[in-house]
Amino acid sequence: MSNSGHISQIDNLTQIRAEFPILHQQVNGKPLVYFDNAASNQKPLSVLNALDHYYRNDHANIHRGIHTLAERATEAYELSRKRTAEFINAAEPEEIIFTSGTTEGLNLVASTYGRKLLKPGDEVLITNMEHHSNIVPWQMLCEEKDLKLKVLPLRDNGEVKWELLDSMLTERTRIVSIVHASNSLGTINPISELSDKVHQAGAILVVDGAQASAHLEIDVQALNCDFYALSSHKMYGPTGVGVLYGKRKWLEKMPPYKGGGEMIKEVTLEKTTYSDIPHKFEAGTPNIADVVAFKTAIEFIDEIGKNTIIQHENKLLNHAHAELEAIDGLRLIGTAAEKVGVVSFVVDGVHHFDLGVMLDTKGIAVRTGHHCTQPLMECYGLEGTVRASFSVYNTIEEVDLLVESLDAIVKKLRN
Ligand code: C6P
Repeated sequence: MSNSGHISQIDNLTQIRAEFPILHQQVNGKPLVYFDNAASNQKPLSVLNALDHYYRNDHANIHRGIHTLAERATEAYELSRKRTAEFINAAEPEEIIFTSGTTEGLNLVASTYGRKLLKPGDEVLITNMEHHSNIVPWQMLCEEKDLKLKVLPLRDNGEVKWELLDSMLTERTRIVSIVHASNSLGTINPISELSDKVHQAGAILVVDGAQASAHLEIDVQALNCDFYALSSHKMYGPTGVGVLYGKRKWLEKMPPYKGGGEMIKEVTLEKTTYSDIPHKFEAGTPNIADVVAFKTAIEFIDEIGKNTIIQHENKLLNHAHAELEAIDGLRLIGTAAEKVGVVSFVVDGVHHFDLGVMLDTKGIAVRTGHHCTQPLMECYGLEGTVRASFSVYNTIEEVDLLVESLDAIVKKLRN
């Protein structure tokens, strides 16, 4: 995208769609409709160009060389850290750790904060809508340290029963880890309203921001969370890059995550001293090019503006809900009052996998299955759902096509 600021509101989607070369293709003889954005969304030209420009002009290893390319690459990498800090309103760039994705960010917290600071009998509290990335690391920690994992249940509409929070928080609760927006239901959790209670109980608040960071305004200071994890590839950025935000006071107390080059001050054969934050947590050569291009992805989002994106995706969501509900036998899974643009559904008598395959023959890409939220599926008594998830380049016409196609498929399968 050019830096002209020409897209202040989404009244000309053609202009935005022109930034995404991948969207302009036929799949199975039909124009591609890409509704698998919650799994990974597509990349604008500006991000593709940033990657190309970096490798053609600036690539070298970072934080080590004194030659010009090493300095340029280091500067670009650190500029991305600074821009990320601004994007989520972290107090300082040192609170931004680059990871490979949300999964690694959450594992980092469990393996360092969790291992060092939790004691047998302590409790970790999550909800029943968590992605496996926000369940399994805590289960592993609980097993290793003899902790208790507690789970907040859900209502039928896909909201957490927050009225139970007070009774589930105990003097042994040390970590509360919650998804900001659910990848399977779309539910937005009221993070900033929870943080006082969590802190008063003496626990920290960890947030899985994988599905929120491209779709909601993120201000980690206003949310008053202790850690916030996100993935670049769900934010128009490259795969293989994630961010873990952590409050300085915790990052300084935590031991390193991995040992190796770049995370040390001095190594002797007897003893190693570690770098200051954030480098203490970034051992080895990082994913430099993709981190550099992640900054361009952030600029893409900022240029359109989160408010504009939210409004547009809400329009798609509301339209999809209203139209899909009219299909005979279709049941929406996840109808919380506050949602991001994720629509999950099942259709009576038709397997979700068959629906996904048949939609693909019409050029429509959706995800089917449990979406790495098996405990959530279990609580609805389901094996899986069909999920359509939106990004800024999706159109109302595409939603209509999904609805018409589904209607036709369901009618055909029933006859
Ligand atoms: N959800 C989906 O299709 P990674 O893979 O580390 O970038 O993100 C993991 C992750 C963590 N939390 C939530 C809420 C997520 O949605 C995801 C990724 C994808 O829903 C792939 S399973």
